[in-house]
Amino acid sequence: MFCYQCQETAKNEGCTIKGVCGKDADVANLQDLLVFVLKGISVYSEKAKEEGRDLSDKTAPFIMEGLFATITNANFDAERFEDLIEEAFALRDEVEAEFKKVYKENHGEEFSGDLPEHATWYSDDVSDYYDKGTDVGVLETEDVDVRSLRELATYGLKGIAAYGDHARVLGKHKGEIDRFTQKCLAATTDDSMSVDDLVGLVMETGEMAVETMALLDEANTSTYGHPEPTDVNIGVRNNPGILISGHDLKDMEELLEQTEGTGVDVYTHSEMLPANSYPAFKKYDHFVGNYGNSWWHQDKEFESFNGPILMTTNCITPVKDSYKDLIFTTGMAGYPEVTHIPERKEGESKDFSEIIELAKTCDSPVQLEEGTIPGGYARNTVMSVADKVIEAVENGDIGRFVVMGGCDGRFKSREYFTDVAKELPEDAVILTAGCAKYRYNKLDLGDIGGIPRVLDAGQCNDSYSLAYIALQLKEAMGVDDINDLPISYDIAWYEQKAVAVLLALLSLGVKGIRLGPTLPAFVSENVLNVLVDKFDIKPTGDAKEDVAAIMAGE
Ligand code: FS2
Ligand code: SF4
Repeated sequence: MFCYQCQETAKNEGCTIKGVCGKDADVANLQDLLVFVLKGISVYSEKAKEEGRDLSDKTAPFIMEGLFATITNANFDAERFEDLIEEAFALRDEVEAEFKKVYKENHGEEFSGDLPEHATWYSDDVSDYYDKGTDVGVLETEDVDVRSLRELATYGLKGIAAYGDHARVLGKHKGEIDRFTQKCLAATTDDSMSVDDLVGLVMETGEMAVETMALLDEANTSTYGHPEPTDVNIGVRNNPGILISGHDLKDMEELLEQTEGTGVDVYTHSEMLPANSYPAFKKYDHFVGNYGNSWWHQDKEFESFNGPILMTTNCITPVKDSYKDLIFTTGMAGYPEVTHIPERKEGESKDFSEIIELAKTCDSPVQLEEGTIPGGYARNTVMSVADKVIEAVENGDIGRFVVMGGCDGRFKSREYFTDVAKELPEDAVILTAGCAKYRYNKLDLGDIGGIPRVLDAGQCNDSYSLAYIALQLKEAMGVDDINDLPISYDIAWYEQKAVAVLLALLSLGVKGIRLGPTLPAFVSENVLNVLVDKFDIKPTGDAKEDVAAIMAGE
């Protein structure tokens, strides 16, 4: 195995024996083979497009699900990847047949051109998948800069796939995004692409990330309403409860519906916290609040919760025996020997009855904290007080906004983000989204004229709000360049959705982003030089020095 897709990769070089995340070599190799076959599907689908047949509605839903399953901490289940690879072969066969048919119609002869191995390798023996997976990973691209750019585009695309899949679950998709998905994957198999072509592909990935984030924002807000300012309870009640984590709001909706009136309470964990601010969910009395902190605290917090836990997406950490019988996965999440709640059938809800019955037999959660934390400061809330915000900037009450969105992680070096939050002067407002917020959302940093100093727009999936707010402020304040706004970016990254968000910000022309706690291992020296030259990207450093520079607009 070789995997370097996340921030915690071994020695900031690559995981080679077992993932720091807990992913074993077999699963890593199967994930590589799945991505390889998804590329093969994309090759045929692109060729069909060249012949005038757009098959992206057929290919994109499966490609997005497949890529989503390979995101860090989403799915650790080898059997699930075996099944996904079999499905990928079946889809590849269909797309190949359609391409060859249209080719013959157009040219009057059979297609006889060259194809990459992604489009041709096949075995009906599942045991071959494991061997083949060792040959088709990222190291197969020998040139380090080409490899770096291919992986940068692929990881950005994994983020797009996760966001796109969430939108599709809520009935929204866009042909432009679907077509880009296959175009981007096919391009990573094309040895004729120059480094400049690949830089262009990476930039286009950023543009498409903006489109996808906007689509997901529309899907979420049109289905569940705009998040409202909410004081989210972090204490517990005496009833048994179910803890729901991950990012899938449709699962949240159906779990709340099915638990109503059962005597079982519902709590969010980690990235599901923002569900507490949606009007469609707040109305339920048995939706109590948020329990615990970001994803990597789950080994302790899932134990003390006492009741069942539903993981709707990433981030799962290695499951401990103490709660193995209480944890469930659904959607693209998975873990060996953990019960998986199957997909909803057409026109029906998922069936969470097994989890609810189990909850009824459990003790209530052990209280970890008490009080509330503020949430619900997504784009609609912030823009509804835009006049107040602009006035506060103009009269100097707000000196600077600092976008500190992204991910949390285990590394001690992430204390940097807590230190920055504490070190920022009282006229600085933090704009956040994603689980990075847990490094400072309980610090009680106060407010500026009623505007909280930590404005939490929601999940990493809601990062569109942060870009939207910046673009709206640019209009309202009459500045020509997004970089002339009093906004700095101090981004915490961990997995591939953060790569999509980073590329999205770059495509919007944002310069001077600080990125930490380390720069990605998959960015080669030359690619980093391009990012520094074009966008002035810099690593996070000493918190005090960075705060001084941020406040000076550097
Ligand atoms: Fe946090 Fe983990 Fe949201 Fe990332 S719960 S780091 O994969 O998706 O953010
Ligand atoms: Fe290592 Fe991260 Fe890959 Fe897991 S996802 S194997 S920690 S690089």
